[in-house]
Amino acid sequence: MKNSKGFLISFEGIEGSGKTTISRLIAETLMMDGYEVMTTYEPGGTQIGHKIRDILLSAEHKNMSHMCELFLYNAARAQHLKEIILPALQSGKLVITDRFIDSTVAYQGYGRGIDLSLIRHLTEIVTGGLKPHITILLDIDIELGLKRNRSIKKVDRFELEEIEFYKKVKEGYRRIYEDEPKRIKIVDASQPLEMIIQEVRDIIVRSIC
Ligand code: Z5A
Repeated sequence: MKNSKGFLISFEGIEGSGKTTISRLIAETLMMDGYEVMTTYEPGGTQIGHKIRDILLSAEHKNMSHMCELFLYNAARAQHLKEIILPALQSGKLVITDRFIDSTVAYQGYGRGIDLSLIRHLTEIVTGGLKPHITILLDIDIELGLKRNRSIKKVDRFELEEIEFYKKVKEGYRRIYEDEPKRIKIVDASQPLEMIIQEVRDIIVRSIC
């Protein structure tokens, strides 16, 4: 078994960019390479987190305030870190999470317009400064991402947003990349899956060494 000495990888991107599919396939590939891998996701990953996820994504909660949304994502993350991410990192696992801290900056910060310094301060409190070692940002055209999700008939509170919201989120991700180009690796998510998996695997293996 190869030792990754506790390595945290996050997958980020707008809806339909393939985070769930690719993080699952890449975990399988890395396990076949001999790494001890754990996959998880946000919001969720724990029993408490899953209940918070239901509240956050329910299409019935259209009137949720932006501050309520921000704190719920962070509450779910606090539990996720304590129960899942930190113990797995401490035991030397390679942890792959489908969304993490950059989602909050992109969606609640750039998308909803909440002050970025407030979000960063809250993130620091919740994570104690832990950041992913690398973040794979799956870049896709907004229309193509939404089309992929429509084809699987996905409807939640975010799917009810106007296109303008997604443009702000996508622009947010670009700014996050500009702020931390070493940590964030952009991958073209419109490519065929096999090519994406190959590219992402190469990035990860190079980063672990
Ligand atoms: N959110 C937030 O606002 N703040 C935060 O701090 C956090 C999250 C942590 C979580 O929803 C929502 O919470 C999310 C952000 C917000 N907003 N929305 N919507 P979620 O977990 O239910 O959904 P998601 O994270 O946005 O993921 P998604 O919409 O389910 O998409 P995805 O995971 O990126 O894609 P996928 O499910 O892997 O793929 C979608 C379809 O495309 C599927 O049929 C695949 O087979 C297909 N696919 C994927 N890749 C390809 C390629 N390369 N070619 C062809 N077809 C493909």
